[in-house]
Amino acid sequence: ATPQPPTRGALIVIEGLDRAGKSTQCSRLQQRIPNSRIIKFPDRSTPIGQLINNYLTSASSPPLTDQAIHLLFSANRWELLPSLLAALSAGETLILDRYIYSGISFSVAKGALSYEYCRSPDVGLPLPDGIIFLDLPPDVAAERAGFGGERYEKREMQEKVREVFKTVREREQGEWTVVDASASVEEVTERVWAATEKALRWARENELREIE
Ligand code: ADP
Ligand code: FDM
Ligand code: MG
Repeated sequence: ATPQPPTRGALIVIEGLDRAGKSTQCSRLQQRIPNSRIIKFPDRSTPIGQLINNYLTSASSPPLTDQAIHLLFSANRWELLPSLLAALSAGETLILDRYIYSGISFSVAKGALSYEYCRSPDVGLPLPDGIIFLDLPPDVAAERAGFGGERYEKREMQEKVREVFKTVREREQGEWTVVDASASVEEVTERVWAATEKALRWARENELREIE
């Protein structure tokens, strides 16, 4: 038989509000999927990521404009794109902790930028094989450990982001699964896993597409 090229890896996205359990579920998924890696957006370790970190921790003075920070979040994805594509073609599955959907939701929620403006810089990035949204009311999230003082970690902002995320789920292509994130860690993992198995199957049978 002729040797086959390796099957591409899957691109799986975990989205949700702050403290919905994204990082917890990403690491539990990573343990279940052989040859997989977590990529967290923003990736604060790059030069662009450091500008983003300064903004989120209010260390940039004067603060960046809404447009400038929005484009930096997108640029942070574009700067990692070559390594993401290389990993996927080598057969590695990528689990993304946030992606363009956080990008759209947080920036639109601030009130000054349009939906179309916010999604446009991400057009052309790879379309995920599955997008799992961990849904949690902000007041439940507020009771969880890990509250920080970062720029968007305010009750009113979180409520707005949750609303915009509903529009994002209606408008953005891709296979969306909403999981009630108020269940136990184990129960959430089982639901996340069911959606992930579908995404892994999809990725075995379909080429990677781009966000249009
Ligand atoms: P995120 O990455 O979305 O901000 P984390 O995974 O860091 O969220 O979780 C936030 C906090 O909530 C952590 O203290 C974590 O241990 C806890 N946590 C995560 N999932 C659950 C759950 N299903 N039920 C209760 N607490 C949870
Ligand atoms: N965030 C994240 C954005 O505003 N745009 C983006 O494109 C991304 C990926 O950055 F408040 C926001 C969401 C959150 C903050 O995220 C930092 P982490 O997961 O807490 O590091
Ligand atoms: Mg996290």
